[in-house]
Amino acid sequence: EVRVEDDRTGLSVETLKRAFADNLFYIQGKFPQIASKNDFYMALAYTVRDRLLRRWLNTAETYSRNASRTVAYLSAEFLMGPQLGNNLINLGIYDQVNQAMQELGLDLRELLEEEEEPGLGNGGLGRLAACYLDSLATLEIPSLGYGIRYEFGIFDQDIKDGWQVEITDKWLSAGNPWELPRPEWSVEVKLGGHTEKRADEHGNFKIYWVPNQVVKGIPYDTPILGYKTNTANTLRLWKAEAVESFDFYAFDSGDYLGAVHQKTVSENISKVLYPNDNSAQGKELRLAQQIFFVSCSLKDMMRIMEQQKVPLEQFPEKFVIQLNDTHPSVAIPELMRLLVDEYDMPWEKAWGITKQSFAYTNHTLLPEALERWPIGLFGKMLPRHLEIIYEINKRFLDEVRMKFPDDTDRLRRMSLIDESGERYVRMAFLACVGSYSINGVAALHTELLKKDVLHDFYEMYPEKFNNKTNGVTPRRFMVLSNPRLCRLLNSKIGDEWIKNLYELKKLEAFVEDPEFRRQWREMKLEIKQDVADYIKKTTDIDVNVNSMFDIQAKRFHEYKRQHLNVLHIITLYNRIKANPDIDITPRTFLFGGKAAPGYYIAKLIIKLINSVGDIVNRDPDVRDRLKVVFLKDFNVKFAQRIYPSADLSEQISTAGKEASGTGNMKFALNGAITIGTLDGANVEIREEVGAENFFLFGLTTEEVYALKKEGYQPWEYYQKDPELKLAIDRIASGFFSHGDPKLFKPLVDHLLGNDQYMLLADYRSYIDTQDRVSEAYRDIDRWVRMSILNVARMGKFSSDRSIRDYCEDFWKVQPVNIELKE
Ligand code: 26Y
Repeated sequence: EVRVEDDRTGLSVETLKRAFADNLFYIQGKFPQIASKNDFYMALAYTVRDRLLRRWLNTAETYSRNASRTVAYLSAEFLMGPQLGNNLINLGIYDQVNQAMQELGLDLRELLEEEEEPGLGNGGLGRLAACYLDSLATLEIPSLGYGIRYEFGIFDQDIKDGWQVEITDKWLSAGNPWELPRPEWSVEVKLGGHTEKRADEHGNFKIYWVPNQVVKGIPYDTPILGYKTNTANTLRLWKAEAVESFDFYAFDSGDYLGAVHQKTVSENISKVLYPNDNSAQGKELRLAQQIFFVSCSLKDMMRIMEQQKVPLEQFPEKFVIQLNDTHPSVAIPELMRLLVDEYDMPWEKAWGITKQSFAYTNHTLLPEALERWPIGLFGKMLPRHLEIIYEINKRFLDEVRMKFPDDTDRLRRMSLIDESGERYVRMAFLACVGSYSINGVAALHTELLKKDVLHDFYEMYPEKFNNKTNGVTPRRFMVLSNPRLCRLLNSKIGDEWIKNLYELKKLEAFVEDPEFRRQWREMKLEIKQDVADYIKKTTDIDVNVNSMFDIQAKRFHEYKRQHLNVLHIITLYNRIKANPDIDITPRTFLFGGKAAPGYYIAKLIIKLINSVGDIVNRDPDVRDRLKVVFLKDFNVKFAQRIYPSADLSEQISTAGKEASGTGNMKFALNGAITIGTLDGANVEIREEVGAENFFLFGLTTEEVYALKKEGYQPWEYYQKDPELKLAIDRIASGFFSHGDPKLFKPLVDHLLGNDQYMLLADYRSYIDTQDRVSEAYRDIDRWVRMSILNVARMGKFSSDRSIRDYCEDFWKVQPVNIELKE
């Protein structure tokens, strides 16, 4: 019997080539001679998508038949990164496709470069959601990611004259081969207007919400394939469109322009991602985005239940809804509204269901990132939800009164409505009251939540609180991004570690093997050479691959203290200027990251880095021993390229400010050594890799609090430490700004004025620790040992471990095996 592989499912090189040619012809409508690189990319993407579809539909059919318990992960951001490479890895056909392309005279790496990534997130929180989807699928857990299909994701960053310039991200302009629109599952969402109390047909009084706007949500589905499993889950993103009937209504009344305007207003809702990270602004459109995707998602879940014939009372058995921070927390009053107003359920019963359905993850302690909505704005957009929140609050405060009698201050502190000045809805408190689980994202962060930001809620509901330390997916951030490391790992310990990251432990057995260490060192050098070539190509700066690659790549924010890193660079530069023959360890300082467009000081820090680089890189006294490079437009694609090249990972936030961090994990998993504070997950990374393989510096959280309390005086540190003084004076004098002392004055004033993030207090400890880092790097053998041990001991930080913890602790959801039928 001759068996020919199906063109849409076969995985052999021959079949892949045939399928590719077929898609180029029938989907792109091109033959090879006139096809563009994008045509080739698209043809390959469709070839891969066909193979995903089989798994996807088998998965959907199985879940539907079993009415499987499902995790609904609600997030305003999913920072997915490029899809092609990851799907090749997870399908297990990277090598076959590589060969197929080669035989067709194409370069897979070039095609991978073609992909415009969906940057539908700002940073850590959005990328975490993406890693969790990968792990959920890999662990075969039924799950749906729900979010917004922003037409414009996070802006592209350009650097002009050292300043950040924002450029619109047009990720959809060449088409998106990974998504399928599902217009038949569209839903309508109401906004604005007012409520009315009227009798229904039985004479019972009911509340009716009369909106002044209705928008349509159209779901766009992307398959999320697990690593070497048949499970393909779904990321369902909602696009906003105008509801036709509203247009017609306006047409009938002759208001043509009004109708067109209405359409624009509706479509605006999913137009653009808000580019702020860790700072809330209370914008009307942002609230519209939140209710829009949340309402669409809840109605979608109800549709699924109906289709699977699960009674509505069983909502908490069918779904667990994870709230990725408070951004989707209007889901709590929205579910109440649906149950009470639209399904006529009694309040108590609806509240029982709601409380059992939600779980809330907090991602921040920064006060400016805690969402609060002015009552006026909230009531104008969501009049019915505001009434529901008042009712939830009334009943909640009764509960507080019962547990803590005669404690009016506690009632004031815990109220869902902040009445200290202008009145606000406190979204974090709403999330706490409406959820059965509340978690932080690293051990320290969870402790601080309990002690500080959510202390009253911890006293009220101690059983709800738990920690789930973040993790990252080793598929994207090792297998895909660092093939050299993977080859070396596989040659020593096999490839089990890809699914069970604790297997990396086995590497420890080889740390004393000089040949292995030599291979490790050589591998790192090759990776650094690639990045050096890239830097040369994009910035024309020559970097020395034998110098230490010292990297800080993350969003720009004062609490992350990129400017502390700059103070170190200036200090080294000053030492050279004072003594040009000084023996210093050569370093290449690499920075990457975006600043929120309205965050002036963060943008000024970017300008400072570039200005310092301009001087340091050109000064002949430096003799190329220091290089400062700002790599523009840091995104997922770029992150994958850069993490593997790091020798040193900068994780230097003020203790108590970084909830977890996840870049810290990605660097260490690729063999970088961390210099860091006792903040977020750094604490746990240090615990795992060992104190001797981690460069610790700086104040602890307790010391930060204590120093604040006793009256921190940054000026005193400046006066007492001559190196610190000189570094700051050089900035202030205009040395790095063509003699203009005004340029960086706001930054200097922040530091010498109140120095909210205590750079000056941590400066000496940071510099001394950096000196130890430099010394350690000179003993390259010692460095390589540390690097190997870091990788060997990072098993805990797989997102598979995080997701297992969520499943076992409170999601209570089991894996479902998927069998592939033809
Ligand atoms: C309210 C709004 C403007 C807002 C938008 C985005 C607020 C916060 C954010 C994003 C927050 C964020 O990314 N937080 C990060 O979450 C990571 C994943 O848990 C943590 O590792 C990281 O420490 C934290 O800053």
